[in-house]
Amino acid sequence: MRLSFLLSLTSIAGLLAACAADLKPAEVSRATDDLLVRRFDSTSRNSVVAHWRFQRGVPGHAVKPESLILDSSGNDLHGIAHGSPVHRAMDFPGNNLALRFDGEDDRIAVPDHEALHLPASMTLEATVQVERYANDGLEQIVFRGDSRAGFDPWYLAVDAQGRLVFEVTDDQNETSILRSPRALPIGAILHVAGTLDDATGTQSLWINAERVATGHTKIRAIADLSGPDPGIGIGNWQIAGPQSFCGTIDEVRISNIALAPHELLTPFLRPQ
Ligand SMILES: [Ca+2]
Ligand SMILES: [Ca+2]
Repeated sequence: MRLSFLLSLTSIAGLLAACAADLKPAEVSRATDDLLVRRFDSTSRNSVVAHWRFQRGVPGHAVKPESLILDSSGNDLHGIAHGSPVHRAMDFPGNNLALRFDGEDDRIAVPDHEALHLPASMTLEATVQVERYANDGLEQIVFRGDSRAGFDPWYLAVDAQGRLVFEVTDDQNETSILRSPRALPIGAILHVAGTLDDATGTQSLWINAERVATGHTKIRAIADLSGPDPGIGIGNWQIAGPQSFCGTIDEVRISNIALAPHELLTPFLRPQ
């Protein structure tokens, strides 16, 4: 990634941080949702199985305890907020709200669903702003699993060195892991994605729609989870755990195909 591009992202982050002191209540309209839908008609919308946009709320205000976090994919995979993550202003076309997770107990839990099994191809993507690297292990962006050790079908996370991590695990608990070669810069707003293409076995990791790591694997994600508490976590495991993300997460979208780079939900690079 070019240094100038990183610097521009950092300045955007600075601007947003400055904006945070002057927040106005946001009314997110149906028109905004419609705009986003129109913009992304060119992607294979039928392949999107979940899309948590965090667009309902007021900047600077915490999500109310046990509030519903809407999935706009049409599959109604709505989540529940725990630990009071706080809405935060964003300034991208069709997207003006994100959620800030405190790195302690903030998380979103989504019940497991067949649409999230992803036994063949997948794309996991989100917009993130990392405030710190994991103290130990990982900070989860989006995760599927149950309460057994291991057997986590897929996740996208940040490790203790600040690297983006995309792991897929099969029903033998064999894993295929990709890590970004460099740390995600603290404070930069970045689009991150992991893709697995079933036809070719190509697994890739993307930052702002640039491929930063790739490999080939025969590993495919576990479909049915047999352990207790199966589900999806955003900002941590699917249950309370030690892998709490500290920073902002937005536009978490899951697809059951490997999206091409131009189909990713990259806020900066998408043609208007
Ligand atoms: Ca949003
Ligand atoms: Ca909290």
